[in-house]
Amino acid sequence: MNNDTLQGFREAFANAKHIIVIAGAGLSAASGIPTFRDGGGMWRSLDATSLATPEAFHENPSLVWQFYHYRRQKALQAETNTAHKILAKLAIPHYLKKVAPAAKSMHLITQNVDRLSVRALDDLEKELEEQGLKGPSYRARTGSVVQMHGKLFEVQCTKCDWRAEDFSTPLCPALGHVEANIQDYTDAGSKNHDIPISLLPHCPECQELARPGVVWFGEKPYHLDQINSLVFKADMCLVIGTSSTVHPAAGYAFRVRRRHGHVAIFNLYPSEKDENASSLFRGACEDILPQVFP
Ligand code: BV8
Ligand code: ZN
Repeated sequence: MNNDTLQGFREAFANAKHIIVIAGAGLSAASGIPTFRDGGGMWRSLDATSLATPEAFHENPSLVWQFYHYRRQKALQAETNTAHKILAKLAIPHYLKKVAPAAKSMHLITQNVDRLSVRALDDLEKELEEQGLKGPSYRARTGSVVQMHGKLFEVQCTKCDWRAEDFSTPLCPALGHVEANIQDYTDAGSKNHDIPISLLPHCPECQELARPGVVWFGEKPYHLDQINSLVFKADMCLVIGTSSTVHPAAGYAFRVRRRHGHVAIFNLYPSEKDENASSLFRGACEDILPQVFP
């Protein structure tokens, strides 16, 4: 790692007041969650836009539910990795103050729906409590982790406003009979195990078809007002493990940079928005972050 980059970043971080992290699938790659667009991305063969849209669900709810069943399985089997844990520490005021004494706020805005960042923070807070470290310095501020693309473990109704968190798997017996490895769907439509709609998850309130609690393409991401004010205030923006191809998240770093904030990009490969970087860290975030935040 280039020492000047590291030095420059550390100085900027030490003076940062409002810190945001924009996270993408690369943050969870080391936890075994396939990313979407690089390497053997699970969406390379499955073509994201042919599955993660309301239209795809309307046309073939059986296939889309199988895709999300696979994603839920992967996320349930996953463990949080070093990168998740380091970001969780930055959300705890006691730790943040050590590396950013001037910091007034820190928010992790994640595009991921795997809940691993939430789990890492929950685990850390529990650990601190067990050590008898209580009080506001040892707890993240409410709303520190913003899951803008929804939650894989939420199920919601397609008709009424019912929604609930559900970690059970399979969500319904029919999904349990689907072969685990959906990754070999070369043509998303061909290997369909046509599960009759009646056997897919349904709303317990109105008995209509239920859907995964995630934001599909063309749908409005969650917490946009909160995120826009965080982006406006931010003077430090870490961009970690994202190809910066999905909007509106892809535009946040540029907005911070345009207002003379510091943008640090952490990515294994070059990304479309590397030119926004004040500091560019090339490598796996689970390897780089422990060096940057020892
Ligand atoms: C909306 C949930 C409007 C579902 C997802 C402007 C311009 C162009 C297009 C648009 C635009 N505005 C809106 C659009 C349309 C669309 C869009 O952006 N399309 C793109 C593809 C062209 N956006 C939308 O539809 C959004 N909605 O804007 O609504 C609106 C506003 C108001 C009112 C009504 C409507 C909604 C988008 C949300 C879609 N849902 N996820 C699910 O997960 O199943 S997006 C999906 O992609 C995931 O959330 C994922 O996180 C996200 C982004 O991908 P990445 O996270 O970046 O992952 P990727 O694989 O691409 O990259 C991984 C990166 O990690 C790589 O760079 C790799 O190098 C790196 N990496 C790998 N390993 C590591 C690593 N880095 C470090 N360490 C490692 N170990
Ligand atoms: Zn309902």
